Amino acid sequence: MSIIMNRRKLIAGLGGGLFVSGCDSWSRSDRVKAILASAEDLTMGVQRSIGGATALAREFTTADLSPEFRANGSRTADSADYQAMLANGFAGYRLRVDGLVDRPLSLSLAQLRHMPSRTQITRHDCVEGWSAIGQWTGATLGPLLDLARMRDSANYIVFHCFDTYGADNRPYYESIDLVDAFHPQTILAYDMNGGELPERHGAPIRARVERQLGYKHAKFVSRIEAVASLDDIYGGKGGYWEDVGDYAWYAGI
Ligand SMILES: Nc1nc2c(c(=O)[nH]1)N[C@H]1C(S)=C(S)[C@@H](COP(=O)(O)O)O[C@H]1N2
Ligand SMILES: [Mo]
Repeated sequence: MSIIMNRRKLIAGLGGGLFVSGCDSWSRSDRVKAILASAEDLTMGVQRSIGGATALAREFTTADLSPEFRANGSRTADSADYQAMLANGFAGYRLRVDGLVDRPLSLSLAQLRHMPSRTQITRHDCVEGWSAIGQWTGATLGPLLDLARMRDSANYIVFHCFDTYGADNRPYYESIDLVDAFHPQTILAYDMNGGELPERHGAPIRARVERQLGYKHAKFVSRIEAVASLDDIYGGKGGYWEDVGDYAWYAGI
């Protein structure tokens, strides 16, 4: 709710009223949709131009860590493949990096742990209205994409996950653009609060995309795919909740 309010304020503050003047023939809901759509673009544009493409999300200290960090959405992945890997300490896990790359990768957890990494203490904000501060360590995504020699034709990075969600068991997935993909705080986390990433928080690997809302932080990541367009990926809106719940694709905080 506050996000929508903030976006409205942003629009008002930036003369965004122009977007809705002179369209009296539109239905009210068309106008609301147009405002929200332009608000999403504005949020992205304003956040990126004021803060800069690499502005960091706020970081905290160990004294700020939340005593409880709630798990939300899937707490495990039901597939037999995932459960077998889990039972075996993820020895057989391989992260695939493919799509528009010249050198597809298949990385074990040991290999991922040898990649350039970052540790950060950040606040996770879920749209459902709760937040928690946690410490995350993981491989920075940018160097991994460089290693895979991502092609110039790539515009988005898709995170495929092991779990499905909802009554119709749709695969969970998420996507980000290249600004967020190469952002220094965008990591594939394998540790949380100093220990291995727990199952309920997305073991063995979950994305942290610190400048965006909780649903962008894909858990149980199985594969990273570089694509030119999101149109043909699952429902075409760039993420599980974008497809199912009409959530904004750019979920900047
Ligand atoms: N694969 C997968 N990733 C997911 C989800 C999910 O259900 N499946 N839920 C999302 C939502 S809405 C939130 S708030 C966070 C919750 O992360 P946590 O369980 O570590 O708190 O994961 C996000 N990533
Ligand atoms: Mo969430």
